[in-house]
Amino acid sequence: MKIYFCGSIRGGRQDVHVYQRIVHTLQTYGSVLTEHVSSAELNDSGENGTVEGDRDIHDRDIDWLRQSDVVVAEVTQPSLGVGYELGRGIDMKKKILCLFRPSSGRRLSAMIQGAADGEQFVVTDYSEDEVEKVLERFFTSMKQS
Ligand code: 6K6
Repeated sequence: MKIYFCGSIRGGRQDVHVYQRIVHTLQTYGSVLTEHVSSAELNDSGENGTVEGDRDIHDRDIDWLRQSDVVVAEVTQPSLGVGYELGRGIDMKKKILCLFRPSSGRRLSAMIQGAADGEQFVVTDYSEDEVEKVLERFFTSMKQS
């Protein structure tokens, strides 16, 4: 299974340790096309020493999004790029799971919360220590449908 993981880069890297935990768990379910999003070396300029331009990043990511079987997004840290990927993913009719931590004190955008339909586009509140359980529940229900 090809998994597209979304997490904030230029929106802020405060949650990178959570992204690492999510990606580590996702790798037990399939191949994560966007493992770099969880890289601790990547700063909030989205730079890691490579010379890729923004258009190349965009075009490659959209290509990976198209190839993916499922999209998992950590949406606690607001990110324009993640919101964009989710909108494109909905248009491509991808199965999408958004993970949000209420303990952050933030409120999730109405455009993400309000897009939830419980089937194609699932939004789940969770706490960091529940990541593995929440993902297990999601992938088990995906196999059954
Ligand atoms: C090269 C190697 C690692 O990172 C880079 C350069 N930057 C990006 N590479 C890949 N995907 C990116 C990069 N910048 C943003 N994205 C995509 O947008 C990711 O898939 C994230 O889910 C999302 C983050 O958007 P912003 O607006 O927070 O940057």
